[in-house]
Amino acid sequence: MTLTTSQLDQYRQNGFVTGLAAFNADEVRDLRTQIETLERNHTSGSGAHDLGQFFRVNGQLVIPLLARVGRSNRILDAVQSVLGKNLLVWSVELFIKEPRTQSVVSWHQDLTYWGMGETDEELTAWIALSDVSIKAGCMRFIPGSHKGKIVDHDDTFDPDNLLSRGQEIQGIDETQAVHGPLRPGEMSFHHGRCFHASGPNESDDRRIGLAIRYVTPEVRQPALGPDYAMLVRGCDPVRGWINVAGASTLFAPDDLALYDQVLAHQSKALAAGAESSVGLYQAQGQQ
Ligand SMILES: O=C(O)CCC(=O)C(=O)O
Repeated sequence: MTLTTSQLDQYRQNGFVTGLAAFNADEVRDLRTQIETLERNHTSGSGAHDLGQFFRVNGQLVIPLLARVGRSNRILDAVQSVLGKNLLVWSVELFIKEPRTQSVVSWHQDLTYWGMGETDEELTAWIALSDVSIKAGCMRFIPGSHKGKIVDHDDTFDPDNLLSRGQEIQGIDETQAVHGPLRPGEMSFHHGRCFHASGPNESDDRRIGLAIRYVTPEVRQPALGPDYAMLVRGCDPVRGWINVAGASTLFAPDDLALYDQVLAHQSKALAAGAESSVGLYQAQGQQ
């Protein structure tokens, strides 16, 4: 599935596009079942981390299912329409809001703490594994906000905020916000400088989103030095990334060691300026 000209225009003009097809009804049901089976059987995770930590960031390194989704051809065809033929996955993450909970995501730009500067060579594919309606707390976006620079964020450390430091852009004109509801199996793309947020889940079902951060070989992490990413399409001719394979066995010892190595490396950028040590997002279940 490639993006139509109109979808590509929407992404370029607005910094996001919604309603893209990623998985059919059977596929998305199966994916959700696999995620929920992991939750049932492996809550305590493995090694030093519980499952919430692995769901929070870099799950592709230790959970084969998440590595496989990142390599899914239908998603890659669509991402290729925007970023070109050489693609790497930087991180696969889950955003789960339990039914009738106050979990929110404050207005933010993704690139603020990723150490990649203001690059246009990345995007997030966010896939709905449940009905992500307005009531369920779908994402909202400010159209065109990606055309500006990275702006200041205040740390709020709000416990209901899924962002690890509750980082928030102040003074957003909410009247400009556009909701991006998604049916199960649909996905949206958003640019890392696009302002986005989401409200609480007031529905009776869980709200489950799977976010895949795609980058190109050209992206650099000047503050960190070479970072880790999984080559999923084409090649990395400039070898700017340390290429990792992605998990093929659940919680393999070597993968768990790599996970810690990657987390230690990336934490330098993710926690920059924060008062305490933080990851990117709150562990699920801390709402
Ligand atoms: O799931 C959400 O509500 C927010 C997700 C998000 O901020 C992201 O994928 O960058």
